[in-house]
Amino acid sequence: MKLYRVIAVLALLVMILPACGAPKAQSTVLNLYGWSDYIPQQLLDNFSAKYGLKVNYDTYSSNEEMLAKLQAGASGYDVVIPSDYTVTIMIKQGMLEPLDISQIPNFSNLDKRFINRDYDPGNKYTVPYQWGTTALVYDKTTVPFEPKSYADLWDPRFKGRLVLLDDEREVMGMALQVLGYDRNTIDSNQLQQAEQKLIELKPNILKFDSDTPENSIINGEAWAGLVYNGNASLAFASDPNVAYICPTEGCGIWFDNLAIPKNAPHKDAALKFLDFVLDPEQSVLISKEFPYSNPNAAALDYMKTNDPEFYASYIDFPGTNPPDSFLANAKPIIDVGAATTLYDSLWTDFKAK
Ligand code: SPD
Repeated sequence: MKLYRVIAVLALLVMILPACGAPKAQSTVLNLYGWSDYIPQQLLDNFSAKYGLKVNYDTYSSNEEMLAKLQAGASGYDVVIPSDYTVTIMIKQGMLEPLDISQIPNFSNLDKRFINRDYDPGNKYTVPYQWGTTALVYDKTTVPFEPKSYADLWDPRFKGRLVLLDDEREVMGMALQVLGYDRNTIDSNQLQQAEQKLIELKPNILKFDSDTPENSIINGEAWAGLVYNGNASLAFASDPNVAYICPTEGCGIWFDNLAIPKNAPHKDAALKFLDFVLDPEQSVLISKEFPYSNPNAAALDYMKTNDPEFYASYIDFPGTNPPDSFLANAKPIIDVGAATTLYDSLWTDFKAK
């Protein structure tokens, strides 16, 4: 065959093959965008080793930071980890790829209590990652009195001794609850009162930290604070004098999820990752390094059999296994729609004061 004919045939094949459904090349990379201090490096290494994929891991410290970055046009991420109310927002704004759960066989490992939740009925877009509470932590040896409520944090004896999450919905929610309001209110007057209430708390605030607030408790700089359950678990693991309690106003409850952003470049790798994270052995790595609450029933069974000592500590501590005293009065954060911009601006104003 003459050379020009060979070239013509090859060119034709290049045009025809994709239309015939020729297999797409497998991805060699996974671009992950997740909360800081949340995914063990060992899990990522295991994933890379199993699938020959390189994992790039960028981190964020709040739902709002992640959302703002994606809304500003950051593309290229294959997996994100939004919390409940942020899933609602992302679904509404068409920011997530629908999932085919049949391609995630380890989905069946999940405890049924954590699937099919209000923010994603039928798990069309997300699979559960970890869940938890947001509540009060304190060191029994340093606090000048035993706090029982969020309102107690305003006591002047806590001057310069509180660590608070850098999380606008959690902290504004706390102030709203102290004022007797719904933590998801969209009433602008109530929200402005909440900002004023937080401004009154400023003298007591040592720092805002959503990444490793446990360190301030462990090193004694902070005596108490508002933290996620996993932070309290880590503080307790390092110092048994640390207590984690549900305040009288009721604690927060949240559910974090794995999701694939719309137009993710490596969807095949992302699906593999979602399934891999739900493997019981991998999932236990998460609980051991970042002891939040694990929604994976098979992982907890695996932990019980293979690491009974850690399992006992997981079951005993209210940070990992919240008792009824937490759950009976736990309040989730929900999407507040158009009021989100008011939350954002009041929070920014408060932080700048
Ligand atoms: N360091 C990881 C923390 C993840 C906590 N997500 C909870 C969000 C609650 N609004």
